[in-house]
Amino acid sequence: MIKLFQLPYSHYSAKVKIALLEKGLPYEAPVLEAGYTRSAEYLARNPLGKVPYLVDGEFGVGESEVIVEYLEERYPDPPLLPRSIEGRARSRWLSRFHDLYLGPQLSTLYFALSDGRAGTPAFAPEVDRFVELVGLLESHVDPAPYFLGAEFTLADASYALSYHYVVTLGAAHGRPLGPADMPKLTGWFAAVSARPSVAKVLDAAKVALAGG
Ligand SMILES: N[C@@H](CCC(=O)N[C@@H](CS)C(=O)NCC(=O)O)C(=O)O
Repeated sequence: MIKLFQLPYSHYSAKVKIALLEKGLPYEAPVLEAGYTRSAEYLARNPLGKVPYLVDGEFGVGESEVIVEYLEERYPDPPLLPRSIEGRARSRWLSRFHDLYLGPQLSTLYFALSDGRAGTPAFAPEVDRFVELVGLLESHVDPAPYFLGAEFTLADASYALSYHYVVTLGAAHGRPLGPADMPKLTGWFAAVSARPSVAKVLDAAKVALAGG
């Protein structure tokens, strides 16, 4: 069976779990002890010490986008990328925007809440950058109802948990973003969160974030 090293509150792990559920692929996700990603055992698998990391038989690979692209090629049915070359490129662009820009900025805001930087003048540019990135995303999507149209794709999986962080972290840093700020993303999330795969992963993340 597929084994996924993950953390329940990780937005990158959420992307992979949603893809696995959408494809109907059973997987096990061991509960990782605190600090396990820094252990010699784990670093031997994944030298970056990051989750997610997927093991499928003898094969293992890290980086959420690489994992979901692997799943797409290994288990193509149902597809999670559009048929057209342009659509596939667009889905990948959105996933890159998430993984390289918005996702890391969300992590920065998340950790600032516990390390004393939140609310300091020095941290204000990071919050500004967060608001800017959400605005860029809002202005570059046209959901109908999913990012690429009628079919749910990897681009949608990428942002499902991150949308929750946009709302909660914006509020926690004194810059709440709601439907008036991001009407298209709000409508998109209503469609995405109605999917059982997304609901299941988000529910587990919220339990973990609440300390459950
Ligand atoms: N680009 C990576 C980012 C992975 C990442 O940053 N994961 C975080 C959790 S959200 C992590 O493993 N943190 C634990 C650590 O750094 O020790 C991906 O897309 O998989």
